Amino acid sequence: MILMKDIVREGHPTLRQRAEEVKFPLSAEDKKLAEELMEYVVNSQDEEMIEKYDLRPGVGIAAPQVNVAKRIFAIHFDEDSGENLSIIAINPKIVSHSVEKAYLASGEGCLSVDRFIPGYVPRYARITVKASDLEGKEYKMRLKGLPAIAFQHELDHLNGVMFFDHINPDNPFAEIENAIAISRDIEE
Ligand code: 4LI
Ligand code: NI
Repeated sequence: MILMKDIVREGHPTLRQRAEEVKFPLSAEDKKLAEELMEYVVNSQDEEMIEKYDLRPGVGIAAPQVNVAKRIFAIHFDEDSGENLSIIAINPKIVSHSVEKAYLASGEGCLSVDRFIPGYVPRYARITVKASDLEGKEYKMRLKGLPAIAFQHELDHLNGVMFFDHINPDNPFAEIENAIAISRDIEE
């Protein structure tokens, strides 16, 4: 089971590497890792598990965050967060995207970042993605809203990119051209 002590923090070199493609069939080790990433995000949204294991809530986590430089991440939105998405993405890619951008009005947080970093993080508003599941079966889906933001945030981790790299250093809250603000809270 993944705990906060297993999550590497900003400054760790693995967070700045390009993660390696994963080969199929998955090794037992890779399969366990993918399942544990999903388990973490599910548990991290469960009040009892948060308290018991001192978890920090998240909707996504990527393998490099547990110091494994492989192209795997998990995203989970609970049904009552208004979204309904639970995916393990292996070797994910964005195959097309909107011209329109989007950003979280409250900024982004990351399990590997222990400080509050204010600012808008410009993302694509809508993306079409491809990835493989645990069985190596490729799937394709369209995402918008928070799931699209989370997918781009996690894909960045596989490329050594942190969310704050995208924040305008001169004015973190500078208006982003052709962008929609996403202000709906995740849970609560
Ligand atoms: C409790 C139970 C306010 C501040 C609002 C909490 C269940 C920030 C938002 C959650 C912010 C759940 C989140 C992300 C932000 C802020 C991630 C709470 C978990 C909100 C997820 C990957 C960026 C994703 C919306 C600096 C760990 N998550 N909030 N950003 N939630 N959560 N990101 N932004 N401002 N990060 O952090 O999982 S994309 Cl679901
Ligand atoms: Ni992150």
